[in-house]
Amino acid sequence: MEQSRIAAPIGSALDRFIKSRQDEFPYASGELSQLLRDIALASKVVNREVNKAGLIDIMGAMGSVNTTGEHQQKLDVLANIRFSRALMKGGEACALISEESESYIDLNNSGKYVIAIDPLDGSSNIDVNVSIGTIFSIYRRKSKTGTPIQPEDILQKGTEQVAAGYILYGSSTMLVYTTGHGVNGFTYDPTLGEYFLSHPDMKIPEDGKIYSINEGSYNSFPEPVKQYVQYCKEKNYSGRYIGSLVADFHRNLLKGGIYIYPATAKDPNGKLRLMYECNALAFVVEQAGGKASDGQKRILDIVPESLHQRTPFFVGSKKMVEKAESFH
Ligand code: AHM
Ligand code: MG
Repeated sequence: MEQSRIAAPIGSALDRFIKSRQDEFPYASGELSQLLRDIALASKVVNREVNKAGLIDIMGAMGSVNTTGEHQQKLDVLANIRFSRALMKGGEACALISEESESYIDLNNSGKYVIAIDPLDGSSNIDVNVSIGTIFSIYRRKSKTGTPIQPEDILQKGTEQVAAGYILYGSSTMLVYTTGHGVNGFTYDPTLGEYFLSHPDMKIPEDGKIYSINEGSYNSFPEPVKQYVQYCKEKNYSGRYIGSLVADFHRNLLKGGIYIYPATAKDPNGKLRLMYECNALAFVVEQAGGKASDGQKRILDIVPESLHQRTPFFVGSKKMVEKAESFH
């Protein structure tokens, strides 16, 4: 049984918090802590770019180029570069799976960890100044360090995650993560350039009254999903859909709710990707007392067959996910 521990005080800096929790890792050598710090650092750089997004056209209109004279790159490509560079430099990761790369990227054979990341999710929202996010999963490699990466290092089930989380670039920037010992949320103070603990030991309400789904595709939803949506309407639940997974997920985590991306005619396996979108949020939500499934099976138990595999996704308050499953 897990020993109860003294809660870290609100306002603790992320670095200090990570250090104080290092003994929670089964292999407490400091590398996983360093990885989390690398991700946090890269997210600060991405946050800076995201905040400047609206100014790019103005600068363009003024005929200015960025300091290195490069053409302005798309933000999701840029975010991918920032995170891969940070992870490459750190040396703790041996491979990187990213939404932005067809195949996985070999980083450092002596690294012990495999990272799956969606560097900037919801990027269609950038141009309209709506919240976007980064989603990450960390796995321990199965093969011996120093040897080439094997398929079993890459295609691991969600239950094998040693840490996972997300960064939400919203009205405030937040980093929320778990290492399997609860969920903690940190808010970024841009004036100090540091994340501070603002949401210790986060728990999702067991039930909720918010449902988040793109109802524009209603006609092509599977029958059980149509029935659940009807149920939500009968119950007078609030429909809230930003179309930015991290933002929708985060709101429901705080307030209680369910997010659904079901199979549709356009995307018969759903739209979202198991390895770098669903698994991380499933790990977080379970650690917060919620549930994540594909409508029938637990997300974390799905054995991935390919890097960019998609899955229907039902995630949020335990009772709401169970109710949605009951129509299947
Ligand atoms: P992306 O990875 O191309 O950004 O797509 C993922 C996004 C999610 O953030 C969001 O929940 C979903 O796609 C919205 O899709 P839709 O516009 O079909 O509702
Ligand atoms: Mg995405």
